Amino acid sequence: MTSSDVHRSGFACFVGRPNAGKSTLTNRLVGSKVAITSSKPQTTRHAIRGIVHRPDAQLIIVDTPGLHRPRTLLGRRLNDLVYETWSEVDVVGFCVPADQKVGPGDKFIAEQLKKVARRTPVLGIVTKTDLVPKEQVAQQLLDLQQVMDFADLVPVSAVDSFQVDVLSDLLVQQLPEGPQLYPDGELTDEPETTLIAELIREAALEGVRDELPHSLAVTVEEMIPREDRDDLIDVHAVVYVERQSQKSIVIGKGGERLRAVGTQARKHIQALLGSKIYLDLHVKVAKDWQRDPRQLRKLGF
Ligand SMILES: Nc1nc2c(ncn2[C@@H]2O[C@H](COP(=O)(O)OP(=O)(O)OP(=O)(O)O)[C@@H](O)[C@H]2O)c(=O)[nH]1
Ligand SMILES: [Mg+2]
Repeated sequence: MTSSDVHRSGFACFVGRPNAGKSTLTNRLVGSKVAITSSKPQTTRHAIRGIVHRPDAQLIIVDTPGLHRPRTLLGRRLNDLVYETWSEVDVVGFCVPADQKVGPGDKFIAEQLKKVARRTPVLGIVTKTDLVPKEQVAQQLLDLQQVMDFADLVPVSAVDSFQVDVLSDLLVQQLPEGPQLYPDGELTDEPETTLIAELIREAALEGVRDELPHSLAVTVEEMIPREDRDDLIDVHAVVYVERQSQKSIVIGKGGERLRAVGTQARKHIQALLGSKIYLDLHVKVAKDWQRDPRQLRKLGF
């Protein structure tokens, strides 16, 4: 058998500080938007699986929340989720952005990773290389190399696709031989309602600041085809905030902001479903949900 006959399959996960570019890179490798992204830290809140189909391999990328110093119960739950994921994958990609110094947050992650690195290879990935000059990328690779031993080091940019194929190859090399695990064309195993809720949250994240991004949660309550039409789906969703004052901000003057969020989200949801939708958005206060175990459970954490 030649090496080209070998089919590999398995799991990789991306870890790194919030905002390192993990989800954007996941989407780029999958070739489709399976994870939402934003300039706000701690955007990702689930372990999202994106599936890369290649002739020689099937690579499942598990995009995880950014590791950070937790300040709420939600934060602790997210960090735990990341640690759990490490034990289930064949290779870990540690993402560090090119435009920020390798800092205490990265060193902390490296210390944690060393514990799994005995069993699981870790690739060092310098992300967002389009933001800095070449020399700075080179320096960043050197700095990253200081924090732990990597199976490989690679600079990439998800924005201009620089070296994304190289990264795909490096990840695949670490996978065991195995059959296809997901059917052709399946890009994620996230349920449709979760993807929709995430697209709404992504739209709601835009333009809000301070603590508000963290306070947002979205659930899809109902999705029903309109009775007398076969080309329209009614989607009922709730945007949760933690305080009354936040509710006013999200709704905006005369409902202006919420309408803009709805318009933006609807575009993405229609593209996802390939169908027209009517999006009914409500804003509700779930007081301090990030710290409340009962409410966290209700919201799926
Ligand atoms: N210029 C540039 N920006 C990028 C690149 N990758 C990601 N970004 C931007 O960086 C920000 C964070 O990206 P995300 O992919 O959401 O980061 P993340 O690591 O998933 O963040 P969390 O989910 O919060 O942990 C977004 O504004 C992206 O558009 C890149 O290759 N180049
Ligand atoms: Mg993310």
